[in-house]
Amino acid sequence: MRFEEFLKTGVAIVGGGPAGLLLSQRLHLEGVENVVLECQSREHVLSRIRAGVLEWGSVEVLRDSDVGGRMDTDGQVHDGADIVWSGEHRLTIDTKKYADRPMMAYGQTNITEDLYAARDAMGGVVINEADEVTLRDIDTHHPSVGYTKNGERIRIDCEFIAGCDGFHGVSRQAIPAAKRQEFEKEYPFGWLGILSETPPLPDLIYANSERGFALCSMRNPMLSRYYIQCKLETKLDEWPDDRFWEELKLRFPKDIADAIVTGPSIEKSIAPLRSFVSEPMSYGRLFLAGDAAHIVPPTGAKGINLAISDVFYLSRALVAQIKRGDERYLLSYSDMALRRVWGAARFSWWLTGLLHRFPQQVPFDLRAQEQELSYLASSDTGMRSLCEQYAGLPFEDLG
Ligand code: RFL
Ligand code: PHB
Repeated sequence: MRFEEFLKTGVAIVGGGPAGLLLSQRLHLEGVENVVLECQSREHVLSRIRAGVLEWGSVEVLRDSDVGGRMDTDGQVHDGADIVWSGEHRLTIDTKKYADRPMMAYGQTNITEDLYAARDAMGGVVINEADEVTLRDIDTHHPSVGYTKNGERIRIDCEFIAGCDGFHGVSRQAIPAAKRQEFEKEYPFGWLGILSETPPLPDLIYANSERGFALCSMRNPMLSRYYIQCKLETKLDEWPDDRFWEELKLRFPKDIADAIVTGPSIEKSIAPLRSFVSEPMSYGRLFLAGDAAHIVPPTGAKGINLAISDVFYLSRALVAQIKRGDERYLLSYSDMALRRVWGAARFSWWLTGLLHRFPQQVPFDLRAQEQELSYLASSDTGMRSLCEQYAGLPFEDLG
């Protein structure tokens, strides 16, 4: 290995997923120098199929970051989503009516592509396949990150480090264990998801059925995304396409099942469901954003939206500090971000409990689920609360 080489930047961003790339883009637009270190290849990052639903607040942040062009032409604006239960009942989470804002169906894969394209067009520095990333001196005024690329060890001196490296990244672990508190809940099931080049249903529909949860979602007019609740020990090879379609249809009322257009899957994966929050979201000169600090079960479609709101807060705070010497936003970043995170974490946990079948459920629990859904369907107050949270809580400013 050669001697260490040195680089210098304002903000070293660890992780080139949606959070890291969006932060890089927003800082660059404000003239704040930054470098992104991503351990995977660009192809790998772009092959991930994940989130699909954006809150309107996220749509506005992406537009404001000059990456909203394709989203505005290809994304599908929706008034919300539907929930069906007991094989016959149906309610509409009408966010347009009850929260005054629609939702946007636009895939995370596309968002990441748009962000990479924007970074390239502006000459942003994104270093892919950066191995052995380490964070040093984060509790001093001179932090740095080290990484290995092509056998060379490189150190980047910086003013601040943004930890955007997801749940399995190294940034959160750089905060001493005694200085953080982790809140975690694992659920006794996962989601088996497929992507197929078939026309989706016009609406996003969640189902609570006696066979378990299911969801019909979409990416574009010829790309559909479907999920079914599955046992944690489920293996992909036990689920050929025919079995998946049959099971999916059994979880929806007949009219919806009949409308589902089936076809070969082009992707199939299993994701376990987990809730996780690590507090605080900053330590010294390290600031965490996105999945590096928190994970929510996908039921509320909040994961990517939280990554975007964290980045909104963090970019505003770093710009205020670096360009104007105003430290107030940075000092309140963790508390402000965590308030929104806990709002979404609680909502995702609640909606997961309402829509899934749990191994220990007794008939009383099932009646309580049905009753809660019936109550929501019949109460303006209930619908307002559900829609306000599904549509996404507002962003805060300093008081
Ligand atoms: P990401 O997307 O995990 O990106 C983190 C990046 O950091 C890199 N990395 C490192 N880089 C350098 N050094 C290291 N040591 C590193 N360790 C990791 C990784 O390679 C990666 O590129 O986190 P980010 O940017 O915070 O974005 C968050 C979203 O990706 C996430 O919240 C959502 O995808 C969650 N999620 C969903 N959210 C929704 O809102 N709706 C959904 O339908 C939905 N479905 C999902 C999901 C997450 C899934 N996962 C994590 C398996 C479905 C799945 C399967
Ligand atoms: C998706 O389209 O992948 C999706 C939509 C809504 C959710 C979760 C996932 O709640």
